Amino acid sequence: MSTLVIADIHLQPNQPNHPINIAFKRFLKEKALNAKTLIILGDLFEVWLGDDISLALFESEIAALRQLSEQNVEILLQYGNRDFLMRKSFCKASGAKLLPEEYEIQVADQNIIMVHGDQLCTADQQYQKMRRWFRNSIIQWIFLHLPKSKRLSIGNKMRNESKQAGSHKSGQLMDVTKEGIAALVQRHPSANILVHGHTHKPTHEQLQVNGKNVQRYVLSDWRPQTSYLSINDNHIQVLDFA
Ligand SMILES: [Mn+2]
Repeated sequence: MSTLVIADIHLQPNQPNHPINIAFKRFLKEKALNAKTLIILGDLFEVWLGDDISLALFESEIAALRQLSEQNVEILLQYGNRDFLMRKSFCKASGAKLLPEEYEIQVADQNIIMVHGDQLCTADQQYQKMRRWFRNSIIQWIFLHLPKSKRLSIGNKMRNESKQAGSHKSGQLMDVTKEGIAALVQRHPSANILVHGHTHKPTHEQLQVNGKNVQRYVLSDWRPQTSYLSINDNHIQVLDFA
């Protein structure tokens, strides 16, 4: 039985027939159904404005997750930089369990550390400052208590602004840094494999981090390459879901 890992699907709200939303639902039925565990490393949803709004906007995708969890596939999910306001109602409706920001698992003799990846982009200080602000529990509480119409308009505004910010920031500024990776690996001394998403630059490489060999896998965002990671007893593979 395998563990499958995906990230950055960016499901589109209120668009059950969007090609990405359809591909995701097919992936659950055709691939994840045969797995023991499905791990989603953040940004499954394009945006999440609170369970009271977004559960209805992703109704068919939540139902598909629920169906999978009812077939005894464990669903584990990390927050991304666009979807970090899922709460108990989301977990209840989908059957998914929320993971900590840094999730370490051991498979055979490998220690794998998994993160969304935005916390590794330490060169972009403006972004990191904003991230700390949005992850503050008081700020989140206030946001979640705003009227629905207000949250929907803030969500639209943020999406437009992040598109614009992304278009004039350099690719390097928005990528992970050596320092970010080194600090993470230092916090997880036994980890020898790092898996993350966020940058939408799929790769598999060998790194020297703090004098030790670390393999780094970056997951794709399914645009267009629909790859995922499959972890078995003792081997890790990047597979493509066409
Ligand atoms: Mn992201």
